Order: sequence, then structure tokens, then C-alpha cells
Amino acid sequence: MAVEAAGTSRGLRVYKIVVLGDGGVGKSAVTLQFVSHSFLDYHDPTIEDSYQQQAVIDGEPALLDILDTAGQVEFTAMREQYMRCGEGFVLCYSVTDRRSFRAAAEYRRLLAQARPSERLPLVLVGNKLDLAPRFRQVTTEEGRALATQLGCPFFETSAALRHFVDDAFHALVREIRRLERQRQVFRQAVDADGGDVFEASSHWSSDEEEGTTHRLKHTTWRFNSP
Ligand SMILES: Nc1nc2c(ncn2[C@@H]2O[C@H](COP(=O)(O)OP(=O)(O)O)[C@@H](O)[C@H]2O)c(=O)[nH]1
Ligand SMILES: [Mg+2]
Repeated sequence: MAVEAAGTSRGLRVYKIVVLGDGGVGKSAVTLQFVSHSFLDYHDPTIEDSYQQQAVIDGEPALLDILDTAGQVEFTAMREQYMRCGEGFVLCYSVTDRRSFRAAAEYRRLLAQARPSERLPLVLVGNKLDLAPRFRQVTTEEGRALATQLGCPFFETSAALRHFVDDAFHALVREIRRLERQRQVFRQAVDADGGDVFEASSHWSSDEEEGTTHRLKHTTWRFNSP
């Protein structure tokens, strides 16, 4: 599907989403469940492809353009490229693989390197929840703690059972919208005032449903006249 103009396609706002994480954590399985409602036992681990999916999120239509990556953590020009063009990132690990959990934090660090001084919309996803009863290596609390540290929503998902898959992608679109609105408020205030705007205070609130934590940042902005 061709993207006609920056950020829109056929009148729909396009959200460029990049799925990152170690090989084998289920990036392709989660992506394919989201876009095609099917679970594949095997997906070529070297295939990197993008998929489009329309969704109505909070009453607003969206076209999610999702890049399912297949790279290694090591530096590549290609990785640099998709880290630069993504608007939102799904940081994926498997709850059955501690190494992949450490790698998720590493991906975050690489993102910060590629996009310094930007507040990037992220969602942290611990996949393979269906295998947790027998094979869990990363606790829900550890996942939640990392998400708190990264300031992003957190979901434990099962691509196999299609649990919390939509929730994770929808939460990411909400994060993109939220940060976009914040930037607009900033710009309008600076334009109107010609003064400085800075974050005066902020606090987090979270609201939990089974297996899911939604976190919201409440920020108070202070505007200084010149
Ligand atoms: N049980 C279970 N297996 C999964 C899940 N997600 C992925 N897998 C399996 O894990 C393997 C790697 O998945 P894949 O999507 O190719 O991982 P990727 O390398 O991160 O894209 C495949 O055999 C998948 O079928 C899940 O939620 N539950
Ligand atoms: Mg894959």
C-alpha cells in the first residue's frame, strides 16, 4: 500500500510502528496475530517485512504501518534507518527467556542513541504468556518495573492465544497520540506567549486489569512570559 503524503494514506493517519526484540521472542507471531488473526508455528526468522492494519482506537481511525524486524542487536545501517523513521516502538521479549528481557533494555538504549533527546512512544511486551506456568523466567513484577523505568505501558501477551495483542498495539497508538498532543500544547504555548514552557511537575498513575497495566503520566506545564 503506497503512502501518499507524509503521515496519511487515503485520508487515514498512518502510524509507523517498529517491532524490536531478540530473535525468537515472537515479534512475527505477535505482528501476524494483530494483522491477520492467525498464529504460525514457524515464520522465517530472517524475514523483515511490514504490514498495514486499520483500526479504530478511541473512536479515531488509524492505519498502523508495522515493521516486523529481524535483525541482531549489533549495529547495522538498516537498524539505524528503522530506528530513525519509526514513530512508535514495541519492545518485545519473551517471559520464558531472561536473556531476551535484558536485550529489550539494550534495544531501548540503542533507540536513545539513534534518537537522542526525543521522548519516544514505546510499549513493553512480554510475550509467550501461555508458556508462563511451566517455563517462566521473567516475573510480571520485573516486566512492570522495567516499564516503569522506561515510562511506558506494559503488557504480557500470548501470540499463540491472541491475548492482549490488540491492547499492546492500541496502547502504543495512544502513546503516539499523547506525546503528539503534548508537543502541540508546547508549540501553541510558545507561539502564543513567546515565552518558555517547562514541565513543572508530573506524576504517574496506573490502572490494572488482569495481566495488564495501563500507566498514565499527568503533567503540569508552567508557562513563563518573556
Ligand atoms: N507458545 C507460544 N509460542 C510462541 C508465541 N509467540 C511466538 N511463539 C513461537 O516462538 C517461535 C518464534 O516466534 P517468531 O514470531 O518467529 O519470533 P521472532 O524471531 O521474534 O519473530 C515460533 O516457533 C513461534 O511459533 C506465543 O505467544 N506462545
Ligand atoms: Mg520474525
